[in-house]
Amino acid sequence: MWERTDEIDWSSWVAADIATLVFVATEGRVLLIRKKRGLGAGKINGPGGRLEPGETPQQCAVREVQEELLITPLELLKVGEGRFQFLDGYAIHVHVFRADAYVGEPTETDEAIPLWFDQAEIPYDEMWEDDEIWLPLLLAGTPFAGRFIFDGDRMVDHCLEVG
Ligand code: 8OG
Repeated sequence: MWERTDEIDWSSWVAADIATLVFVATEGRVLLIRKKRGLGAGKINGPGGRLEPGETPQQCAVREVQEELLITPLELLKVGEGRFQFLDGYAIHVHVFRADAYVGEPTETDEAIPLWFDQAEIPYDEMWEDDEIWLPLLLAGTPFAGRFIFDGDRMVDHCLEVG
């Protein structure tokens, strides 16, 4: 089994799912969720989810935020992406967006509880282990591409291209 990202041939790597994450960031704060179900249930994350057939990542990003928080994100900018290989064989490719505005009132749904945080007080200890590596880049608008190996919840190895 893989222990290092350079043991994987990323040029032929194929993800079972393509997904999105959206971080709404305004006035020094960021809108996160307590995720109620799906991959990473119980963790704090950005809203997002898997692409439906025929959807672009941008369309998926908007739909997922609408479904999970009943708001519409505006001024979406794709800043980065992550390729995640799990040791059980599952693989997911995640496109990460920042939204600088939104319309509506963030509202709890079956999938998520909305939570605002000061950008200096992001609760990384309740988030996926890799987020601390790239979320500051996302918030700064610095492009990034990460490759990660996970054993369940535990990050085994990663590499990150920045800029
Ligand atoms: O459909 P579902 O909500 O289960 O889709 C999985 C979501 O989890 C999707 O929005 C992408 C996101 N996700 C991962 N891995 C990681 C990760 O390491 N960090 C963060 N922040 N989100 C992740 O699949």
